[in-house]
Amino acid sequence: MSCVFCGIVAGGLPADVVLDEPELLGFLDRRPVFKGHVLLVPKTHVDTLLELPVSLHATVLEATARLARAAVDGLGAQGTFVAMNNVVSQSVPHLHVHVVPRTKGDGLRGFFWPRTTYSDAADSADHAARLAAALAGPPAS
Ligand code: DGP
Repeated sequence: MSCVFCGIVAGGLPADVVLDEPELLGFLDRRPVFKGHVLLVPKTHVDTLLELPVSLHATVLEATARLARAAVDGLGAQGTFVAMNNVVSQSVPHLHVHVVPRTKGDGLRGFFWPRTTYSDAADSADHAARLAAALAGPPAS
């Protein structure tokens, strides 16, 4: 099986499973940012968020919120960092939500969030207009 997360979903590869539901599997990341770092995946393979059926959007977000709650209630985290790489910086091309337990002073500081600035108001307005135009296009299936 070429997709490692499909292998975990199928049970052919080992993982520490924390959530197993009809459409989703949550398991520990083998290289956690912090202990308790969970990856949530749809059992049916899609590469990225752009291919996730709209019918699963709420299901994924709802389970993500429950995992974030579990990090607080079960591990004593103060909060979480929730993230998803799509194509760029995505090392496993099977959609996965990272749910990382966070606590103030844990040492994680803007680890991949270099910030930039808009050159002027026209520059920011141009970016906003291009995004708004794309959003006004035909809806996803
Ligand atoms: P990303 O870089 O956003 O695609 O994150 C992929 C994550 O998947 C990365 O943090 C390491 C984790 N990972 C890769 N292979 C395996 C595996 O076989 N088992 C588990 N549990 N995690 C894996």
